[in-house]
Amino acid sequence: MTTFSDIAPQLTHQEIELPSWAFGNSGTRFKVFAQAGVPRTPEEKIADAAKVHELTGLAPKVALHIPWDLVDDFDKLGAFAADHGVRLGTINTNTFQDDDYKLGSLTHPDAAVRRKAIDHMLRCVDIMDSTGSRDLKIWLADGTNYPGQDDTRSRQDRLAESLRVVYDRLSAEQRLVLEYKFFEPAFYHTDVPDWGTSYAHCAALGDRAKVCLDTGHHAPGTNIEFIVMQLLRLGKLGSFDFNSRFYADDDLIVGAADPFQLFRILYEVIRSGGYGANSDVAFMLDQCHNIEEKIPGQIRSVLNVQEMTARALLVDADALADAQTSGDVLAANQLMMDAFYTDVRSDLADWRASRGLPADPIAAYNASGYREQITADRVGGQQAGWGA
Ligand code: PSV
Ligand code: MN
Ligand code: MN
Repeated sequence: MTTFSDIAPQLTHQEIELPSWAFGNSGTRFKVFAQAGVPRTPEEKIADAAKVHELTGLAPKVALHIPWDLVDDFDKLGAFAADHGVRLGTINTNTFQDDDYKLGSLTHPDAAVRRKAIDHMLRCVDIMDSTGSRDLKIWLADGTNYPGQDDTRSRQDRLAESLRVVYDRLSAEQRLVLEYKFFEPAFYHTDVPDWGTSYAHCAALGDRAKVCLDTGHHAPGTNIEFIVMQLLRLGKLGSFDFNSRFYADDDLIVGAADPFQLFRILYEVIRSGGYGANSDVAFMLDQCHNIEEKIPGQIRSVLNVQEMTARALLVDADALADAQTSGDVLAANQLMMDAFYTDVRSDLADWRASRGLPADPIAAYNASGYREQITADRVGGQQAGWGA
């Protein structure tokens, strides 16, 4: 039987990247609820993310979204992050907020709009050169609302051509990660709707193009862990955007809606070599905290990922292989369920304390005085970018 002390050393490998936009005000198309003390600048978002890392030891990187986090001097922003004990991570492109992008960006029928979107992405790669970021993450809002609105085949061809220009600009250490989403904001078709389409483009581009799997971007009932396994098997899983969904792209706290699904996903990641010192799979959160507090919301999120990672590591791989080989269906399933039902929370609290971290990071945040300080210091906090 695998015990917590057997797996504890593997927990030190965990790094979860926080999205800068999780710290800004956010909401739905109905209402954005402002909160006291939210960041007004990219620096303040980084400071909040650094607080999450300080209290959990799990989140050493902050992902930026351009232009939401545009600054004049990215070298300076990187130095600011380093002073706060974190690094700048994935650069997320934004080709969905300008009027020009109404009919698409990289797939737009007008070459001038495609060029504008490509130029934005090339600018993002310039920023990566300054920040030392490895990954350029591309999520496209491109698609159509009505059958016949545009020629879907031509849009795929334009997408391939546009991506090629961006990919060819990357340096040898940089990667392009292409995120898929089955609908929204386009409702009839999306130009990168599924892992197969993302995979097809990434395979054509080259080794440094990989798929980004956002857990909220699938139809209900999709076996996401199977997709994880397949992409890892093909060497094409680049990164995760973790969040929870009850209905659509809800962007709720990861592990809140379906902890068992998160466990199953992390089991496949571990089983296929996507976790650990030698893995290049990026674990990111892509969440918005519309009504709950943001910093504790991010703390809860990274702890949820850690908790399900620990449980997934507890699966007794040898016993499982034996049960699978001998066709013992019930024993094999029992081994998964035994690990899933193991309560690791007090072991994790002890593990944190043994590493000089607070046993209860949310209680430590509540006692830290940081909330009171940012509430007093920051007036007129910035919106994350949604619902503007
Ligand atoms: C929109 O669906 C989205 O949530 C995508 O998941 C991106 O990763 C994110 O926005 C930031 O652009
Ligand atoms: Mn995402
Ligand atoms: Mn999304």
